[in-house]
Amino acid sequence: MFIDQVDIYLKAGDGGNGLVAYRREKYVPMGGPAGGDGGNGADIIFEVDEGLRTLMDFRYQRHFKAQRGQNGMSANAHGKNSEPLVLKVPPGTVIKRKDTGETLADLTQHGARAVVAKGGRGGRGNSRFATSRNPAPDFAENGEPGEEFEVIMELKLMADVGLVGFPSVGKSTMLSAVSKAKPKIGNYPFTTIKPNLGVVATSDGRSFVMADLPGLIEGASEGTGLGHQFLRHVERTKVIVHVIDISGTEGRDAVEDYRTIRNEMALYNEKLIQRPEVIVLNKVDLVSDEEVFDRFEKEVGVDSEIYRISAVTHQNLDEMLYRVADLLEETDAVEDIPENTDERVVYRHEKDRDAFEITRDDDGAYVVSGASIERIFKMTDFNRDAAVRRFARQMRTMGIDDALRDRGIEAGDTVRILGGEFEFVE
Ligand SMILES: Nc1nc2c(ncn2[C@@H]2O[C@H](COP(=O)(O)OP(=O)(O)OP(=O)(O)O)[C@@H](O)[C@H]2O)c(=O)[nH]1
Ligand SMILES: [Mg+2]
Repeated sequence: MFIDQVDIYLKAGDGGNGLVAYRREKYVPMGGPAGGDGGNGADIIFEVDEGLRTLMDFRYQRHFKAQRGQNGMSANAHGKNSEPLVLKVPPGTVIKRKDTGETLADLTQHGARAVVAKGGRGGRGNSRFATSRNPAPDFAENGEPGEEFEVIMELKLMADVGLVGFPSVGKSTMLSAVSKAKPKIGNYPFTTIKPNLGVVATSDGRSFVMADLPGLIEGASEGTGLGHQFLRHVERTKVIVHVIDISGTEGRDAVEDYRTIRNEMALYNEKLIQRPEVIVLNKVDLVSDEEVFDRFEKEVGVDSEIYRISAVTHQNLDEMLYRVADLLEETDAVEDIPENTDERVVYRHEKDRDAFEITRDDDGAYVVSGASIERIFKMTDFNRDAAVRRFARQMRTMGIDDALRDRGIEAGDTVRILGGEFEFVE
């Protein structure tokens, strides 16, 4: 239900090209082949970093291109492979291909990694094509293109921070002020009956998930009001923001409110009141007598972290959010939070890689498309006859020639693959 979702574009690195070169030896006009292989292009890897809570970073940068491999060099020197591009994601991130909807990775545990877009392999240099019949081949292979596609990243949100307090103190107003969430706001109690989640981004670039919870009243630990439902949600949050209506407009006493709610939390689960807590005195825009702050601070204790805020005018909101973000960084995972303990799952289906399709263009040309044949096309250096002959052989082995014949192709007809045009010869 509460899902953070971002689409991004990935392009893994192309492989480096293989080289055509020959050995230089004294008195030998042209030695044996000595063109090295290209290096492999960089993979794009996703890695879980438990310090991250949301996919916020991916909203700003949506294009990721990894480095290509280095080209092969003379004296059979291999081009350098490129280092993978590692993208850090929060635990619980699921990555799907946008075009097929296929799940590529489901990352849960800290440190779990998945290669999502594979870099292309380096093209082979001419020395690798030497045979007894052709000891000095004059062609090499281009690097394989890196995988390229769009993915959808999805994260099921778990609240890091819970807003607790009596009904009508301004919890929903607060959430709508600090996130894009649009909870219902009303000046009557129990406006909120189900928790709302929002992704909060602080102006210093941190982000976390905040939950606006149903209001709590005395007796909640025994089930009064929305009691248990509310408290169960609090149990899962790392940091508590306790919202108090300091204006007294609802005719309640701020200090008493604070104590009542702490008491209900303790009765439900002693651990709840040990969680780091920030106290927010809300509705300061309605306060004319500063004395109410002094009284609250004196009674509740100087050790508490107290912020004077207006969710309506946004006064002091940033300072409070910074502190909450600090507390989240300082706090370990809550042991009561049901951890998603699934083993890291990575799916990669390479289904029908060699499949191809033949269609006709308006001018009658036969158009061949398919992942494998297009990959082979890109790896062929069409300036070299021998490479072109090799390409023709590969087409034959894949069964493309036969398929073209079945479609009625005749010698002299045109075949198109990506940008290339060929004449069909028997
Ligand atoms: N003047 C002023 N009014 C506020 C402020 N924050 C909230 N309110 C008003 O207080 C009323 C209750 O706000 P909500 O945000 O719905 O309160 P809530 O804590 O979510 O209440 P429940 O969902 O019932 O638990 C609304 O009429 C808000 O407009 C504030 O900072 N200043
Ligand atoms: Mg509310």
